[in-house]
Amino acid sequence: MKTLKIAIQKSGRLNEKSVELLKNCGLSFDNYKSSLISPVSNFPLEILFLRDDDIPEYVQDGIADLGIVGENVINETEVDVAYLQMLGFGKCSLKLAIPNNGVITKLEDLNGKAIATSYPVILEKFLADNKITADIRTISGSVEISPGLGLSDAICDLVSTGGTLKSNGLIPFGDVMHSQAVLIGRKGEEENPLIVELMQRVQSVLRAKE
Ligand code: PRT
Ligand code: ZN
Repeated sequence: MKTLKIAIQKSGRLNEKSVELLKNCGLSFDNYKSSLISPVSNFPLEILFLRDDDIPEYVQDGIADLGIVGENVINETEVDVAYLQMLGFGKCSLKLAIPNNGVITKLEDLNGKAIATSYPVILEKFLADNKITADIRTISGSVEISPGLGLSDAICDLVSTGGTLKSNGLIPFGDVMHSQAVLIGRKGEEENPLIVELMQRVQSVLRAKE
């Protein structure tokens, strides 16, 4: 039977938990060091270590059979993949946040304002759904400092503890989406016996944690 490939984050917030989950499934492999592909010695599976942003498209295009990635990244890349299992880690919210200066007090106040984000696709849909016309400024990181620099009036960014917002003088203003890590696969491949076997192992690991 064809060896499966699963794409997980190479380094970052989801790497450790993804590796831990796969190890708890009884899979034996080396975590990312310099090789981007690690074979599993006791299951017909290879682990691909990637930037999280690339994972949804790799799965959609069939380069990887499975992937572990945040829902925020899936929505932003607008791919068509199967959600096989919500994994319960990497939880965060994509939130609007504003400076604590009282200029913006309700959603409609964002009309005509500049909003900095790394999630322009998700934000654009949210604004359209709420009939807000704002100027979306896409930046790839350190979004929280942009209002202080005069680059934006508000931001839309991921929040977990809220500490980063607070230390940059911003207050959360509304949830755009909630997110957690999810195991994804290619649509139509759900019956593959190796995927079924892996899913059963993942589900029993998750059940044991409840
Ligand atoms: O290198 P690569 O592209 O793979 O990684 P990355 O830098 O794009 O992503 P990474 O590792 O930061 O995050 C991976 C995933 O973890 C995200 O896509 C989310 O699904 C999830 N996640 C969970 C988070 C957070 N919590 C989070 N707090 N991703 C980012 N943050 C950042 C946020 O952007 C903000 O700058 O943490 C800061 C806020 O944290 P708090 O705790 O101060 O609120
Ligand atoms: Zn990324």
